Amino acid sequence: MSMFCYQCQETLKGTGCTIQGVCGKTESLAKLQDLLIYTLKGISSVAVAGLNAGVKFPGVDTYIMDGLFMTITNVNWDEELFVNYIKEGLALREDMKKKLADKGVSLSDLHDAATWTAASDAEVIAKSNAPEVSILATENEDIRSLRELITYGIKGMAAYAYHAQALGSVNGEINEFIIRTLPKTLDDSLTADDLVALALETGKYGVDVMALLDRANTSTYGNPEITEVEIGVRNNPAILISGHDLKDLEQLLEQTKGTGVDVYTHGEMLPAHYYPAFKKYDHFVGNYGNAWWQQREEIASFNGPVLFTTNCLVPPRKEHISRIFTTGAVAYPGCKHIEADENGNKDFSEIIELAKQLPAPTEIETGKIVGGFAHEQVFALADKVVDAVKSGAIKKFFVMAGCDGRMKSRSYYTEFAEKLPKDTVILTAGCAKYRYNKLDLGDIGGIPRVLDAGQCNDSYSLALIALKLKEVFGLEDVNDLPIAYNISWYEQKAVIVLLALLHLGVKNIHLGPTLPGFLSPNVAKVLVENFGIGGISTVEKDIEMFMAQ
Ligand code: SF4
Ligand code: SF3
Repeated sequence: MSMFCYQCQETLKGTGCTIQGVCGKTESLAKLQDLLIYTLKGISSVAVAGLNAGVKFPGVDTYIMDGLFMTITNVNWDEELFVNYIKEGLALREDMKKKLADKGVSLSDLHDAATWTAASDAEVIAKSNAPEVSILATENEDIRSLRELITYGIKGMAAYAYHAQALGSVNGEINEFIIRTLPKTLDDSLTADDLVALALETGKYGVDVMALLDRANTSTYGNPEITEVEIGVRNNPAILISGHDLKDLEQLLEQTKGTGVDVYTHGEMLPAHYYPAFKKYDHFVGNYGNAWWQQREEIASFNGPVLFTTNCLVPPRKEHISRIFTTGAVAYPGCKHIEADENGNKDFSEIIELAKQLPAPTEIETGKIVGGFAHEQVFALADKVVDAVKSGAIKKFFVMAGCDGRMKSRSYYTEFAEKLPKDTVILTAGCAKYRYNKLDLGDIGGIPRVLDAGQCNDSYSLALIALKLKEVFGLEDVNDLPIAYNISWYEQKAVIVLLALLHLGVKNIHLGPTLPGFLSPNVAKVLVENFGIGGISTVEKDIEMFMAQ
């Protein structure tokens, strides 16, 4: 049986990668990722029996969250690590069963996902090839579509919960929801209607997890404020840090203090510059480069070491492997992985020593970009914004949050931003911003026409801003606001952001550059009919359609 993966926007022909991933994932890696998800569902079903009987299993939440995160697109490429992680899970699961048996809790009707075993690496690999592990084991395409929609949403949720946990913030209800929901995606008694309801409930926890991470980030590092970020370089050796994990960044900045080594952000780490707590580091210079898919060229010209704290890590060029480091859920064979100690501390000294031996970054652009328009900063400007709307100076807001990607068709978003009427403002979050954050789109009475709230999880800020405007304007329905949603997606965090927006009652969201391949025609129809979800067409037609709304 060949691989089958359709979890990201790039999936082959919009239907599924079957021989190799467009992302570079091999068949064997794809199957191991499927087997890990299958195993996590089995472990969760045992954990649910424990939850129902009041038996707790410390460490299981974390094992499940980390495992989910590892299977997000462009996170973890290390097959050996997957084999070991799965074996660890099997041992954990058998311990859980023993503990339950000791307490007199009986486990009946367990699914194969909760009973399969492997005595060796070879047996793990053999199981990864078994048809029951594949996504295609669910024959009904609508049920499969809904099961995967929920599973991908949960992957995104787990990633956000992971970052919050790194800052000491845990919401037990979210973890419990994940554990109770995973086995439901194997439960044949659930109908399509049940699964639609579960997908919407997943969105509720999507809002909660983004709120959790927002509180963790802002209570630790302060509320983002308007910031100009340097995009040129200085002449010191430097480290590039990418991904979403602010705790990793904090530790790197502390450890590089006074070493003569500068730190630059890449991709989704750019919004770190907006947090007050990071402004005190003189060696925290600016942002280097663009969104994830341009990283190979940008790693080449950066010259120094690069630390990946989350996705997206694309398979690197051989000559760069020795200066690429990973941490957290990210890994790539041959790249040094930095583990945390039991207190969550990470030792980045090897990266710092390597940086000292390498040349300073080559400049690829100069200038500054502006961001930091998260909820508190926008609330501080609320009067100005409300006046601009009342006077007609701002006609419409366009939420253009989400992910960037390498597909040529994504030039749509640059053109869309350029061609939007001058009395509109773009609200953004996530790496989607790189398609237009360096354009000179001007401002409206001092309000920049692109307001960047932060990372993809900061789409939560955009939702809060919408809810605030609804309150200020005394509206009943968030859909009565002059806000249009033209969102670009790539990986599974975008799925949880989408489900969260649906939970908040946002309608008429347009998704591009293509609709998810995992939405079957019937499931897509449900989303169109109930939520007005749509795709994109041409820039001109879409602007006309949005402006007429
Ligand atoms: Fe294909 Fe995306 Fe899956 Fe990679 S993650 S194998 S590109 S669908
Ligand atoms: Fe980007 Fe990979 Fe999704 Fe967090 S970094 S938005 S794609």
